[in-house]
Amino acid sequence: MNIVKRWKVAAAAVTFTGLPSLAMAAEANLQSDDFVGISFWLISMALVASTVFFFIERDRVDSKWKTSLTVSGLVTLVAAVHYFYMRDVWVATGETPTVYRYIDWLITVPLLMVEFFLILSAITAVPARVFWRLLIGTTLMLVFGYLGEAGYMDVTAGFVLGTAAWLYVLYEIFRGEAGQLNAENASPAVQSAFSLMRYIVTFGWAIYPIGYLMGYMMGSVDADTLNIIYNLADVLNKIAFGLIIWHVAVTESEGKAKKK
Ligand SMILES: *C/C=C(C)/C=C/C=C(C)/C=C/C1=C(C)CCCC1(C)C
Repeated sequence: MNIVKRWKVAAAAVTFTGLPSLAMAAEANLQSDDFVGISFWLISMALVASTVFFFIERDRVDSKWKTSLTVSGLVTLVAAVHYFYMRDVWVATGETPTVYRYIDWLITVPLLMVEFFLILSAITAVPARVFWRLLIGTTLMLVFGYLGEAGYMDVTAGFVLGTAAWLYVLYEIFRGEAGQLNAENASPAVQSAFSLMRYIVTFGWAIYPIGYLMGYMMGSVDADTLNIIYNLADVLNKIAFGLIIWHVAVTESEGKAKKK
């Protein structure tokens, strides 16, 4: 991509993410003591900046890593747009924007799973069934969580079934075919990125079911705390996750350039 095209992509990303909030901004103003609202603002901006960063850095890496960076940028782009809406709902009403969160997750979580598939595909041939297992597992996790959280299903049943689906995904990336492919074929840089990504899916992702458990089942955290926790979790699971992939892509691409 030449420099003009690159900047066009970046400008388009910023414009698209900025539009929805302009439409709603007039309705309510952020108060200086609304820390949840402030966290929504900070993170929405961090997501826009990350999007531009991933799209521009795509130029720096070998072709086999480019799709990974595109997907990282799409994750933060989709999340940024949802954050603009969630932020406005929160600032205007003080209510938890559950529907927007789940719509965001429904798109970004499968994309994060695509990242596992792509990082493995950059080093070896990966059967399509690995991709489908990760995709179906995460989709079921979210569908059950939503049914429970939105009241279409018993809260506990939604939690148990959603957690079972998540545990299945963890099994697949640690012990299943995806985990084995990585152990057999990857360079040290890819292996360490893959293992960091796995820890994020274990510990970073655990924040959401813990929030659900404490917020909906035990009633021990209020909406403010729950939203701050989810917002911080998104920084780790979307931006930091993307940076890990960016780092391995740059390391592998520049390492090879030096050898030539
Ligand atoms: C960027 C957003 C991410 C990575 C969201 C991840 C969400 C989860 C890992 C949610 C998990 C849940 C369960 C494991 C049980 C049911 C309730 C959920 C949906 C909160």
